[in-house]
Formats: sequence, C-alpha cells, structure tokens
Amino acid sequence: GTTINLSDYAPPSYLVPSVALTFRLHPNRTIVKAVLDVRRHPDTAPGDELVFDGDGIELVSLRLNGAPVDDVEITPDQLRIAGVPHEPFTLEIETAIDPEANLALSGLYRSNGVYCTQCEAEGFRRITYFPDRPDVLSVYTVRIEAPKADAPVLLSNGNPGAAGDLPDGWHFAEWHDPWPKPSYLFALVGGDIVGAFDRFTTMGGRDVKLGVYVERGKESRTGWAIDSLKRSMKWDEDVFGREYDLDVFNIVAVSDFNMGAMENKGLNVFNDKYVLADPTTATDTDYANIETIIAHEYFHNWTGNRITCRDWFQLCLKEGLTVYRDHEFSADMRSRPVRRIAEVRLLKSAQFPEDGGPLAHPVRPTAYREINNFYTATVYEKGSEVVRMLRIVVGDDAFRAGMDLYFDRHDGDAATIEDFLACFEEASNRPLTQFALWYHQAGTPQVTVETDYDTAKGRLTLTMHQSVPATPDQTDKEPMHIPIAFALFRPDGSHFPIADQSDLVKNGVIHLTKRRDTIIFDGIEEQPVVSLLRGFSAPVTLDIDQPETDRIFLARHEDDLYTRWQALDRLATDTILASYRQSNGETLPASATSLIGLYGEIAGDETLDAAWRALALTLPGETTLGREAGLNVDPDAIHVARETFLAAIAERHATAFADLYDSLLSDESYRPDAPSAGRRALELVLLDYLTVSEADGGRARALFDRADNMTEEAGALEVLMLRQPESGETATARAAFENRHGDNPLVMDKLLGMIARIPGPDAPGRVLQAMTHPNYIETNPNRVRALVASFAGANPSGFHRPDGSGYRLLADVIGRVASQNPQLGARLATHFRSWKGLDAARRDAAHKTLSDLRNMRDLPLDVRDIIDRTLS
Ligand code: HT7
Ligand code: ZN
Repeated sequence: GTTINLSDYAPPSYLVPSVALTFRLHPNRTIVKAVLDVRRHPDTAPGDELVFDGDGIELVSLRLNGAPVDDVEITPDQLRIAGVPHEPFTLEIETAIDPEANLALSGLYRSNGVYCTQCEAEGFRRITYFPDRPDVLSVYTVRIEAPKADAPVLLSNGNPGAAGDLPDGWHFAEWHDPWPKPSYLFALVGGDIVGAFDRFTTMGGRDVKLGVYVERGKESRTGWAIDSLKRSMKWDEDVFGREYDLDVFNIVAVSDFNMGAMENKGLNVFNDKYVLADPTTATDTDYANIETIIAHEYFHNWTGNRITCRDWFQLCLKEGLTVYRDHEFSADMRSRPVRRIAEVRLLKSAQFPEDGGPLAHPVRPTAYREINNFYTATVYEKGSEVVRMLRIVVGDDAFRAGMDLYFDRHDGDAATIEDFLACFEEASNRPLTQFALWYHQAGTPQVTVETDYDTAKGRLTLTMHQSVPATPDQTDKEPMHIPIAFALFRPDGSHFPIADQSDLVKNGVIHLTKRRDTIIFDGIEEQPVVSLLRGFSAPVTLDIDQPETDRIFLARHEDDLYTRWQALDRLATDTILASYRQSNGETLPASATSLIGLYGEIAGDETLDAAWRALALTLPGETTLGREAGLNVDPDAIHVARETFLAAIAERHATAFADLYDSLLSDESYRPDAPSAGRRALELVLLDYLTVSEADGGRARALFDRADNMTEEAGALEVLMLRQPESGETATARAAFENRHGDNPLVMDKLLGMIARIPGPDAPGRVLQAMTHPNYIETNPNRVRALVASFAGANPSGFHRPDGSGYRLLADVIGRVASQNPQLGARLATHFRSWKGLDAARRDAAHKTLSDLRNMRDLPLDVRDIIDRTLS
C-alpha cells in the first residue's frame, strides 16, 4: 500500500453540493442510484478528468447530464471519467452491492437481518462512487425502498419526508438532511426494529423527537440510553451553549459493529453493547459506558459534524475534543475525581504503551497507509488530554471564549488543528506555538524533579528537567510546554500560599517550557511536602526524589482526591516493582508495611466516597506494572508480585474487610446512580481480597446466589472464576449463569471475558476451548473482543507464555478474521505492540509469530500495516 502524507494535501478538484440517493434494499443485490450535482472547485484548476473513489462495487449504469458516458475507466478503487464539462453537471450513477456478503462491516451491511451502514472513514465508496473525503460537503436527500415485511423501519440522516406503500408489498421512506456533510456521516438503516421514543425541547424552543431503535424483543432495555441522551443534550446547552439542529434525533443499536458507535448526522448507529441496559443484564460499568458513549456521539453533532475535519490527519480535531467533552460530562454526572482516576488508568494502560512502542505516532499524524489504524488511544485519549492542558494553559475564561469563537468561525467548515489553535491564540492573546508540539511530537515526555529545601532561607528549590523519548520517524524532540499543577503542604495538611511568578508559576501551575528550569519558592517556613502533577495536569511520566514518608503523607492527606489516589497508586507500583526486582515477586520489601496499614485506614474511612475507596483498593494492573518494569519483563513474575502484595493486604485486614463487606451488602433494589454503584464497587473489591484466603469461595458464591442485578452477579462470578477456576462452587455458579443468560449474547460475552482473563499457563488452552462454545461467533466483533482481545490485552501472564502458545493463538485468529474483517484483524494485531520489552524467550517467540504472520498470503493492508510497524 502507498503512504498518504499530510504534506501532499490538496483541495478536491470537484465539489458535490447536493446528492440524491435512492436505495432498493435487497440482501444480496441492493441497487443504489446516486444523482450528484457536480461542479469544479472554484480555487483549483482540475484537468478534464474526474476521479471518484470506489471500493468493491459494481457499476450498473452511468449518465452525465442525462446521456450515457463513453469515456469511463473503472479500476478496483476508482471511477475515472475523461472530458467532463467545465460547467456544473449532473452525474447519475447506479451501483449494485451485496450487503449480506459484507463481513467487513464497512459500507452497507446486514447485522442480524438489519441493513445498516458504517461510512467512517472510507466506507461510503463501498456504496457508490464519490469523492469520499471529509472536505467534500453535500446536502443529502435519501429515498429508501424495501419489502415492508423485512424492513418496516427505514431511517436515514436529517428530517423525515414522505413515506408510503409501493406495489408488491414494498414501501418507501424519504429523508432530507439540510446540513451539508461529508460522506463519512451518511447513514441508512432498514429493518424489523422497534423504537422507543421521547422528546426534548431545546433552549431555543425546538421540539425534537428522540428515538432509540433496537432489535425486536429488546425494547425494554432502551430506557437508560434515552435518559443519557436527554442529559447530554441539556449539558451541551448549559456548558458549551450548543443546541441541537434537527427535528429528530435517532439512535439505532446493531449487534455487529466494528467500534463503539458512530455519530452520523441525526442517526447515530451504536454497537448494542453501548445501548442496551437493564439491572439484570447490564453492570454498573455498562451503565457508565452507555452514558458516556451516548454523550460522545451526541457531542459530535457540533465537534465533528457542524465543524468537520479537512482531512483524516485532523482526526483528533473531532475525536480528542469530543472525548474531552464526554469526560467533562461524565465528571459532572458522577464524581469528578473518580472519573479522573478511570481516565488516567485508561491512558496509562492503553495510550502510554502505544506511545512508548513501535506504533507510536503524534496526536496529529503526518503519514498513514491505512486510516482505520489511526483510531487510536493516542488520537482519542491523548488528544483529549491535550485539550485539557490547553484549558489549563489559557485559563477557563479564554478556553470558553476560544471554543465559542471556534464554533462561530468554523461552523460549516472542514477545519484543521491550526484553525482550532488559532481561536485560542486569539481568545487568550498569547501564542501557542510551543503548546502545539503536543499535536506534533509523539512519545510520553519524562519529567524529573530534584527538590532542595534550605531551612535557614525558608526556600524551596525545584529543579525540573524534561525529555521526550525518540519514537518512530522522530528522533530529535523540542522541549514541550508542560503544565504541572502542584501544591506545597504543611505538616498539618494545610497549603502554603503560592504567589504567581510571571509566566513560570500561575494559579498553582508550574509551566515548564524549557528543557531544564529551576523554580524557587521563598517564605516556606518549614520543610513542605511537594505534590506535583495534581489532577494529572499533563500526560507525562514524573520522577521525583521524594522520601517515602512524604509519599505516604500525600496518600493520606492530599485534599484533591484524584491526586491522593495518584500518590497511593505510585506507592503501590513502587512496592510491587521492588518485590518483582528483588525476589521475582515472592517477598515484599520491608517498606511495604506502612502502606499495607494505609489500605486498612482507607477502606474503613466512611468520610470517603465508596467509589473512591474501591479504586484506592484496586492495585495497579499487570499491563501498567509490566510497562513500568522496563525491559526484559517477565509477566509471570509481575503477576506473582502483585498477588503477593494483594495477599498481604488481605491477610492484614481480614477481619476489618469482612466486617466492612457485611455492612455493605444491601437489600435495596438496584439503582444505577453513582453512589449505589460505588457501594457495589467497594463490596466487590473487598470480596476479591476476602476470597484470596478462603478455601471454598463460599462468600462469592453466596453473593452470586443472592444477587438481583448483573453487577453483583457477574462480579461474584468473576471473583470465583479468577480466584478459584477449578472449584466446584465455580463450576456450579458458571453453569447457573449460562443457564440463566445463555440466550443473551452480551451477557455471555462477560463470561467469555472472565474465561479469557484467568491468569497463568492454562490460559491459551482455556481460550481455545471457549472458541468451541456455540456462543462464540467469529464474524461478530463483540464475541471476538470479549474472548480474544480480553485474553491478549488483559491477561499478561496468560497471553505472554514463554512457549509462544498465546501468540500463536492470537495469530491464528487474526489469520481467520482478517480476510473477513480487516479492521478487526488489525486491532487484534496491535496486542503485539509491547513485544520488545519482554524477556528473551518471549521476545523470540513473538518475533517468530509476527514474521510468520507477515509472510501470510493475502494479508489485508490494515493488518500488514500494523505488523510491519510492530516489527520495525
Ligand atoms: N467516529 C467514530 C469512529 C468509528 C469508526 C472508525 C472506523 C471504523 C468504524 C468506525 N465506527 C465508528 C466513533 C467515534 O469516535 O465517535
Ligand atoms: Zn468520536
């Protein structure tokens, strides 16, 4: 495949101001008639040849201004017409496509008998020939025809128009979207689906009809999605002043989907995992995910749809910004520190390893071979962190003014990161040239800090140094603008007041802009405890020379709860890694004692939010520990080290944890709100500790039996499965679970995930065994992700077997999946990304498997691109 470079960007030669599409739906031969109003771009000088994108479609007929076209060339990925007029003209293109055979889930496909589309990034060209790029914006009018029995519901973007019956049991529906949009936002749905409806009145008084459509029989599980949607619409008005702009807003849940959801204008299409919820089938985590993803897609209506991207290099313009917006929404709906902890955990477990490995790329990349491989944690999660930092750098007021300016100035545009940043430069009246490096330089910056306190002078000196590691194609890095929020604590837990120091220290933030800098604080009359990177103010790794007692102090007294968690997490990480280094994880360092005591204090502190306590008691994950362990990592020893520490906490606090656990059990009926979810989270974390030292898993079994909701039912089963995979209690509970939920694939996915996460040498065998289960269907991405991605991504000791069996298993699945669904295959292949950090045996095994994969014939470009970069 060829490489696409940002530097080669040129505006499109032809524009398509309006499109009329007619679909005659058929499972194997859907006919698409496109009538395009085409004109030359006013600022370019195209030749007389018109070149449109296409992918795997059959051209049935072609007319230009009503006449057949002679001089046309069709290649596998293009339609070329020579000698087109200079004046505006009409193209009528008729194509035929096979939705049933479309297992790539891109373009028009069928999911459980429901016709649906997925056009981002380059799926529209699988429907008709078109300039399938985000800077070509068109007004769409759509007519859908289908047999009424197969597809009683026919949906597309925008507002509904005429609808009615046709001969032979067919019917039609028309839709018109007045807002010009790029082709990637086009959507169509047709099927025997059922809608649940509600209304929302916008701040400007527009009455909007809301619909959530699901497969027949699932309509009782739509309530939470609608509730989340209404809260999202209100929040975007209140916080960003953004109002909805159509008469209807529809969401459709489908069961086969490559990602979480898609923000098509007025017609969001969702993976049903992120719509369907009721207390007996969805966990608290499912409820929280649905809330945030519904919000995310809704927020795209302004950040993505009204203002779209000029080209795919600008993907973070809509994704990073929209993730930032959904983070803020969730923080307002729930507990801000608890949400922040979840965000940082995800960033560190998914984005940091990406940024530190062979797949590293800037938030705004400059080259790609396959754009689908750039929907990454870096573009999304780090992209969101960059917006968060931007707000710190310009301040709250200028941030809001900059956003207002952006919405105002670029409404209707296909914009760039430069356009976005210019709005904040103007609103804050300061240059953001150095700040912009966050978009351009890959790699996680490292900040090291030396502290010096002079008692006689009452002076604290911080010497800070930053460096950005080399990443693929970027060796020499410039120093970045790193905002480091901080506080200086007195021994009694109060703060030393901090005066601003021009641009260096402002509002409790150190702005590190040089490679090395020294910051002096005077008037500090006693030795302070320094708290840095409060709220995780920048996505960096921080290394500070700080005594253990100061770290414990922060884990006990930091009054920002996110930052208190961060201090605790750091202590736990250092303790586990010390044990790993000193004894392969068999014994704990002496310093562990006071930290172990602290876990007891925190667990029992009723003044703290239960959700926060649950996170505080959750030890750092093995993936993050492995990354922090450096090179030549042995994931088995990491697993042992974490378990050793966990068991020591469990043993020390056995009685207190048991009493607390008993006090948390509740007879109230299930509610999905944050406080009740927090109570359950704490209960389940404690259950895990208590089960470590139990012989029979009786407590978990008892919770499993009494549970009236999926959070406790699946939580108890997971404790049993992971702690006692071979016990009789586990077998009985698992059989009961399958019996109860065997007909619900989304619930069975939870079981597949548990099987995949059982640690240790037997993991590959167990996963292979689970693949023979009738529920495991390899054309459905949710099934594959639940089993195989959980195994490769969330079970380091099970996946990284030194004999290579885990790698071969993954490679075999990739081989099978890739030919049907290249995007899914490529995503699975990213689980090899950290292979260079492993010990020699594992490295050799991974290298061999990757080389074999690369040699596979007919490997699609998506997968080849990942493998090539991973090996380089
Ligand atoms: N903007 C959406 C991205 C997406 C996607 C990309 C490639 C292939 C399939 C896809 N489905 C959805 C999702 C979002 O970020 O909101
Ligand atoms: Zn998005």
